[in-house]
Amino acid sequence: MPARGQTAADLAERLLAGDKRALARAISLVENDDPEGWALVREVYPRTGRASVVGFTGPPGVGKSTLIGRLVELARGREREVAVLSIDPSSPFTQGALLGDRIRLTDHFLDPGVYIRSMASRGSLGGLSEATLQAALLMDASGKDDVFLETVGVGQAEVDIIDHADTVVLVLMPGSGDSIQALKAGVMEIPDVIAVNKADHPLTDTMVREVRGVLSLGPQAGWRVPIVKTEAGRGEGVEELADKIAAHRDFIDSEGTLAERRRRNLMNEVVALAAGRLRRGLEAQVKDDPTVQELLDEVVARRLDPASAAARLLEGEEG
Ligand SMILES: Nc1nc2c(ncn2[C@@H]2O[C@H](COP(=O)(O)OP(=O)(O)OP(=O)(O)O)[C@@H](O)[C@H]2O)c(=O)[nH]1
Ligand SMILES: [Mg+2]
Repeated sequence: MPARGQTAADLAERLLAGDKRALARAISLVENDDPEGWALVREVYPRTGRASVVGFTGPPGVGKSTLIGRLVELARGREREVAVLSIDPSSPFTQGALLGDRIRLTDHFLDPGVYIRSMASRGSLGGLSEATLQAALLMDASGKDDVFLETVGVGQAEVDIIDHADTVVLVLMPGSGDSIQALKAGVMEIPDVIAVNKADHPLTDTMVREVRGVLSLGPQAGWRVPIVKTEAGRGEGVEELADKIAAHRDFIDSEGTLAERRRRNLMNEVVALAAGRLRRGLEAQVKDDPTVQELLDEVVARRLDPASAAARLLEGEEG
């Protein structure tokens, strides 16, 4: 359909020019698993890789959104354009609620240099983490200097978008004992920067000591993970946090690990996408193909073991 192609090219052009509405439209296409969305990402992909991508993770309610709101203010003061992608696997939330009620982000929503979006798993066939990665790429392509990703989670997060960040910030607050345990047990990967937020809490220094204790068990060479005390509610420590994030990026840039990190992340992405496609293909086959049903009958009747059945399934796939 030429008319449709025309629209797609037009959308790509407006997106690359930094048009906020084009970005919103593009992300919706990706979120709805519309082939046009994937085509758009294909087209603009060569123009990505310029943004600094920072992931924020940590237990619910520690103040990630408030902190991000403050960092957005700071970035705007430095004339940087920002996009925020908040990933909530369970509940989509409205713009108003996105960054909590303490900070009025009305200004940011009206600011053409800021784009804020939340995504939930609902509706994205390719899986939430694929859709969010595509969304982050679109934000990058639209010329944002900073892309901030927010995910809730400790340990085995459902969403691994955080792996695509150049810098990962773990946000904790006094009393985040579970996270300390997760770090200690190696369930949670050591982040690049740790923010202990709600520093107005009397147990802040205890928390900082505990975090330092855990970090001292880890590798001592290379980047030393800084611990920054913040009070996002009042904007305290936010500038220091921004500096540490920038310092980390400079560090990995100069060490050559940024390129390495991105290569590893993209490799994982390619494998994940291919695996997802294979999986969906196989699942469709299992549902519709009578010979596969027969194969399953054999497994159920204990005449064929699951591993041999899987091997035959794959032979069928290739043949
Ligand atoms: N006392 C205190 N409260 C804070 C501070 N920063 C944020 N809060 C409050 O903590 C609550 C949670 O903040 P959010 O920014 O929504 O936390 P979040 O980590 O994004 O929460 P989820 O996205 O639901 O996981 C809000 O009521 C904030 O106003 C702080 O520095 N001190
Ligand atoms: Mg939040």
